[in-house]
Amino acid sequence: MRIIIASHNPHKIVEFKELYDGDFVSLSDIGFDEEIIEDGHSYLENAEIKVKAIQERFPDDLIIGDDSGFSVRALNHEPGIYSARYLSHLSQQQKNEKILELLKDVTDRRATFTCAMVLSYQGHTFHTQEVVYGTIPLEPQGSDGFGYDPIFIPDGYEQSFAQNHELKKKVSHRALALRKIIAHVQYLQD
Ligand code: ITT
Repeated sequence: MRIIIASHNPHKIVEFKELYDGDFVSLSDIGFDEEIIEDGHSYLENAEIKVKAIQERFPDDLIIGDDSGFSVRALNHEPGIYSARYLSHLSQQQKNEKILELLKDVTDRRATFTCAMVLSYQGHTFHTQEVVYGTIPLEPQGSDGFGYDPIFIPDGYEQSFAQNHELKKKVSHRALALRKIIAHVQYLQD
C-alpha cells in the first residue's frame, strides 16, 4: 500500500525513505503543490492539519504527516513550533549563526528536537510525539542533514546530526516517531 508523506520538505522525504523501506510517495509525486497553512497551537495540531489537508483530496490513502521543531532552553524555548518561520529573513546558515551568537556567553546550552507524527487511514488516526535531548556546540558542526542539524549534539554522543547521519537515523526525533508509526501501520495491515 502506498503511503503519502504530507510534507513539502524534500529533506524529510529522504529521511523517511532511509528509515523505512515502504512505498512512500511525496506531495510532488501526487501533484499536490498547495501551501498548507500551519496555524495550530502545538506540533500535534500542525501535523494533523497537514494530514487532513491531504486526506480531503486523497481519502483512500494512508497518510503520514510530521511537524517538527528545534527548541533552545536558554532562549525561552524558541524557535519551537515556529521553527520554520523563525528569523525568516535569514538563511538557515545565518539562523544557526544567530542562535550561536545569542548563546555566546550562555552556559546552559540545552536544546531539543521534537517531532509530532500523525497517521490517518480510512477514518482512523494515530498520533505520537517524540523528543530528543541534546546540547548546542560553540560552532556549527558538519554539513549533512538540514535545518538546525549542525547546531545539535544529542546527549550521550559527541557529534552533531549534521556530522553523523547514521546517528541521526538512529536517535532523531523523526526516527523515534516513525518507528512507532510504522509499528502501527504494520498492525493495520496484518
Ligand atoms: P513541512 O511542513 O512541509 O513538512 P517544514 O520544513 O515546514 O516542512 P516543519 O514545520 O515540521 O517542516 O519544521 C520546521 C522547521 O524545523 C524546519 O524547516 C527545520 O528548519 C526545522 N527542523 C525540523 N526537523 C528538523 C530536523 O530533523 N533537523 C533539523 N531541523 C529540523
